[in-house]
Parts: sequence; C-alpha cells; structure tokens
Amino acid sequence: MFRKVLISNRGEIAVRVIRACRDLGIAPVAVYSEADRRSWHVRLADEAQAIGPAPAPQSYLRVEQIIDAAKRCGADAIHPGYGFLSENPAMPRACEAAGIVFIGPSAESMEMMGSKTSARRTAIAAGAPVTPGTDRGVSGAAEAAEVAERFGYPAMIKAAAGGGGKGMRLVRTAADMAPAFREAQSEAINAFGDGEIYVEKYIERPRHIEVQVFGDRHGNLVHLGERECSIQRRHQKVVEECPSPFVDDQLRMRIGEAAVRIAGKAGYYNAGTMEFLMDAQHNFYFMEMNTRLQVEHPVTEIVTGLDLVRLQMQVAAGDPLPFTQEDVRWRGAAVECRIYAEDPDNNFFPSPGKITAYRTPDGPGVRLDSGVYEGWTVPIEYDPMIAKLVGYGENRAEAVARLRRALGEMTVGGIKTNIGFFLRLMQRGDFLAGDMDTGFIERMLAEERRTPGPAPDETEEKLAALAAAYHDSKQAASQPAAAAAPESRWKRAAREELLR
Ligand code: MV4
Repeated sequence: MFRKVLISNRGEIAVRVIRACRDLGIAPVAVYSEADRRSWHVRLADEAQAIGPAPAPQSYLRVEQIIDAAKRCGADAIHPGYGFLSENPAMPRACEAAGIVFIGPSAESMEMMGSKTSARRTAIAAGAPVTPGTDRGVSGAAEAAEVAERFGYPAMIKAAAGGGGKGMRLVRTAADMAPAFREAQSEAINAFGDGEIYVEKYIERPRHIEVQVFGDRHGNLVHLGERECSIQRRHQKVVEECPSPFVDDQLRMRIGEAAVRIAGKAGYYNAGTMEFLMDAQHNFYFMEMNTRLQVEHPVTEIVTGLDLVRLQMQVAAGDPLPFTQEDVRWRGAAVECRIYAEDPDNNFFPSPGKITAYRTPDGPGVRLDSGVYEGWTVPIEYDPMIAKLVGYGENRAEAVARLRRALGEMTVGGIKTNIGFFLRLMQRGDFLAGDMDTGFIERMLAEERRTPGPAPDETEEKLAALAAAYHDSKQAASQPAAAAAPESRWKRAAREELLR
C-alpha cells in the first residue's frame, strides 16, 4: 500500500480522502491555494503544499504544480477527488511520467468516455441501450434536422464535449432546428473549444439514474447498484439517494449489467459512474460516463457497506477487488442533500462569508461529510458546497425521517444556506412518494411562487403521511415518529441564541 498520498483537491472531498488515508495508515498530504491556507482539509492533513493563487486555473487546475508538490513531499500517489483535474487525461499521463500512481482510471479510458459520441459508440459496441440518435457529430443543422425527422421530434442536440447542460438544446419542431443548432454549436466552441454536435430523441420527463461501477487492474469489474439523482437544479444535483425508489431488484441487475459491459469495453478500472435516463416505462438509456469518484458516493457506501475511497486506493495499488459481484449486498436506504452556502430566496445566489456559528447534527442514521468549521470564511472563488448530509435507515421512510431530523438540528450562522429549502422539499408528498423526475425542483419552486408558504393544515397532512410511512415500515413499526414533531420553541430559541 502507499506510504504517502497527495490529495489534489480541497473542501469536503479532500477531508473524505484524508479520512480514508488515515484508516489505511497512509500519510495524507493536502494542497492549498492562497484562499485555502486556513481550510479544514489543510489542518487535518500531515503536511500541506502551497500550489498558487486563489483562482483555480492558477492552482487546483495546474497539472505541473500538482506534480511538483507531489515530488517535493515524496508522495507515491495522487488522489484527484472530483472536479478540477479528476477527469483530465493529462493527469494520469503526467503521473506516469513522474513515477507517481494516479488514483483513478487510465488516460485512454478517460478519453474514450470523455467525448459523449465516443462514449455512445462504446455503449453500442457493448450492446447497451442508448437514446435513439446519432453516434457521431452531424455536419450541420440540415443533417441534424434529417436525423430528428427520422427519430421524430422533439429532439435534443448536444455537444459531444458538453457537460452541465452547456451546448445542449431541446428542439421541438423542424423550424426551431437551425437557430438552436447555431446556439448550441457556438456555446460548445466557446466553452469546450469543440463544436461537435450530435442528435438524440428527447425522452420526456426522464429520471436521472446512475450506476456505480468499480474495476481493478486485473480486469475484474462490478457494479454497486444505482443512485437516484433526478432532483437537480440547473444540471446541479441537489438530492441523491440509494437505492432509487423506481428500481426493483431485477431492474437493478439489468441496468448494472449494462453498466459493467460498457465499462468493460472501455477497459475501465477504479471508480466510475454510468449515467442513464429512465422513462416512465422503466426503459433505460445510457447517456454518459463520469470517470471519477462522484460527490454522491456516500449513499452507495452506506447501502453497500463499502468504503469506496479506500477501495480506490487498494485497486490503484494493484490489489484485486476483494469481493465479486455475487458478494455485493444492498441493505436499507440512504438519502443525501448537498448543503450550499447560497440564498434560496435570491435565486440560489452564492453566499460566501464567515461562518459565525456551526452546530452539526448527529445520532442514529446520520452521516455528515463537511469541509468547514466555525470561524472559517467560505471563499468566493470555488463551488459553495459546504457539506453533504445523509440520512439512512432500514428503508427510505426511515432514512428521510432521520435526514429531516438532522436538517432540523443543523445550524449554520453568518451565511445563507439551502437547509430551509431542503426541509420544505422533504415534506412534499411527491418526494415522500418517491415520485420525481428531472423537473421536480422547477415544479416545486413554481408551486411555492403561486402559494407562498404551505397552508398549515396541508403541512400537517404531509407530516402525518411521513409519520404513517415511517410506522408502516416493518422495522420501524414500534418507533415513534420523531421527525413529525414540529420544531419546539425551545429549539428555536436556542438556535436564535446561537446565531446572535
Ligand atoms: C436528455 C434529456 C432528455 N432526452 N437527453 C441534461 C444534462 C445532460 N447531461 C443531459 N441532459 C438531458 N438529456 C434526451 N435524449 C433530458 C436531460 C435533462 C436532464 C437530465 C438529467 C438530469 C437533469 C436534467 C434536466 C434537464 C434535462
């Protein structure tokens, strides 16, 4: 196993990787930009290496600076976390040249799956279902219209290099194609320096369901089940859960096998995620692959009982996977919400600043992955996610009840957060019923604009539904419905005291 690992990332994911290092007896080394001198990941590590000014392009995105830092401290391996350089094939290449192990897939796998058209061709070669459409870029708007005509409108045109919804347009009729194509292509050239555009049939009200895959350097590949990630806002995931309430054991095996076949075609090793769209009839279509550890990996860890970051380091060190597909078991349910320093009342605008109070939840069925502390200032330069809060239990109702309880215990002062937004989301009937698709948040916000603040009796009704679901669950049958209790005035007074 490695002796020393450099973590080329920051915030909660750097903290998460440091924890896995500790558990394995590996010395963790942090890196930090000028904005991160006082950050929690720096304090938790054994050593820290400065890598440059606050803007990420001058620090966390600089391959040479990361490699230099690893050489300076004598690290055997680099863990990239997510974002930044994690999916950049220049990283595994630079690591190889420097004699350092990259904790992730090969540069070749990253390239094969990095382009969405190339990933689609890989999935087709693996015999996996993809959304009907082209597996190569089209020559222009005329060809795009031809293809759309063949598969039927509405169509989606997408940038092969795209991500985060950039370079993507929904095209409802033939007349809309030419302008949409021009927009998507110029957006793609601006954002990615690559104007390749391909066409897909539009899947109405899809769910976003992704499959965790894992491979070692000996050709063994397994899937670790799916995550439901349909609750997103502007292509940013907000709530994720494992398992998906929409997927049964048989469907899990079918989508999991498809994911493993695709990964096999890509010669994939380490942690990866296959993203699928699923329609109301449970048809699933491969969409793209993320060649990294994902933000939402904790829900899979809880339900499978595995430590994915530890596994990443073991397979990167050359160990075979310590289990087979038949050994993988899923138990219970876990639901995660991403807590952001942002203002839901101001269009979710980032709210950086000094954290003047920080009280974290605890107790049965609660996990918090956080990278902040009281007195620290959330910098403006990076993604404003400050923590991930997970509730888990023997079933979804119990997991949600505990997550609601934990959200109610959490106090963050000095900055705005989306905690209150989650408390509202988690008492909605559609969420409690597991009834969601990618339009969930838009509908919720539109509804809230129509009726600001739910009628009190309606709230009570929903809380009662949650309590009933909690009571109905076999394992929880005799438990009190703690989550249904409204916030006491003592708790509110204590919170207000803390925030003064
Ligand atoms: C789609 C789709 C419907 N049909 N493709 C959005 C992000 C990008 N990676 C792919 N996206 C979509 N592709 C077809 N053929 C709907 C979306 C989509 C979406 C997908 C997942 C999660 C949230 C979404 C929100 C809007 C649209």
